[in-house]
Amino acid sequence: ASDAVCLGESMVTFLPSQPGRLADVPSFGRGIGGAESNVACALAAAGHRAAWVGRVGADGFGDHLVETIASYGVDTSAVRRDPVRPTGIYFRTATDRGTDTHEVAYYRAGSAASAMSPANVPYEELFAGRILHLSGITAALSGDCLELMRELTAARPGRPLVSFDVNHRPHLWRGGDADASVLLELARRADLVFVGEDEAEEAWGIVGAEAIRAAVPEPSVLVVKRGSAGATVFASGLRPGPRSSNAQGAGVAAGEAEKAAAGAGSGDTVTHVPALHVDVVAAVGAGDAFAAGFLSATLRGLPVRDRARHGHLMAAAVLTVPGDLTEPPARDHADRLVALDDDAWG
Ligand code: KDG
Repeated sequence: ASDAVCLGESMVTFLPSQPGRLADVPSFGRGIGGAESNVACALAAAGHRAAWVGRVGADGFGDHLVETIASYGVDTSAVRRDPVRPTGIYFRTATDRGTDTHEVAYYRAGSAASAMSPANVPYEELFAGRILHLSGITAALSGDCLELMRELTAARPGRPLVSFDVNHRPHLWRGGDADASVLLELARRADLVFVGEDEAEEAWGIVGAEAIRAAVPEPSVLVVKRGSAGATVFASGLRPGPRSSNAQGAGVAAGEAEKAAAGAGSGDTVTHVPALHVDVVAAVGAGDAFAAGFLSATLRGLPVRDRARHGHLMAAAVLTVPGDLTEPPARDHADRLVALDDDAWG
């Protein structure tokens, strides 16, 4: 069984050979992208058993994705191949300052992943881990994908801890039937939520960490990412409510399980955790790396502050490379950095 199962669309990414407008870039280098598979790869690199579940075309790009993600040590055995629809791809441009992304062109409408639905995903594998990690990108891919997200975040006995990264991608919501307000609905059904302060404002018009918590009170852990200012983590005991199934998820972290057992459900602890300051090469993938670090520390039952510090460390590693992924620091090294005193983290 896996520690964490991540579901979502992964794509072949084309990175520009030189800065400039998409119209002017003469050639592109191939990479891979996909928020949830990024999380799976980073978790595997950090020593966890991680699985990625997705749907790719029966084409060479699908082979490339599955082979590359598997090469990180991620279990890809539950990935489905669509006989007709292609693997999604996207192109990025870079600004003159280097490889900082400023334009993204998706070619993913009608992709294999957009055909994921409650009728064609492997439920047994999806619910087999201690954590099921999802993101708001999937909800934007198609009506079927949105239904799937509702299904996977529904209360059910024995469901794993459901982790949800809001991942608002404004391009993907244009022209669809739904809008980004469904991300609020999905966040409220999860157990652990990651959201950027900026994306909450952009997607929902909600300003500030406290107001976000007021709008998303249900998850036992809400992480509001505030860019270089760090993260604010709201953590509560398990709240009474329709979700009958938190017990297993709570077992992921000893602290949460204790609170649940004590029935100490009321009130949040609020922890502000400053980020590391690094020279950013490219921001893409940093949110996924943060989620992976936080989830890794959650799986290890570490305290809230250290979960966020592990998130910041993994994000710093990705912020300083052009692509979505990089080798994270080894676990004992990461633990030593996380244990440095507040001055070092100030
Ligand atoms: O989080 C990084 C992702 O944005 C990137 O890998 C592509 O999944 C992607 C998306 O849909 O934007």
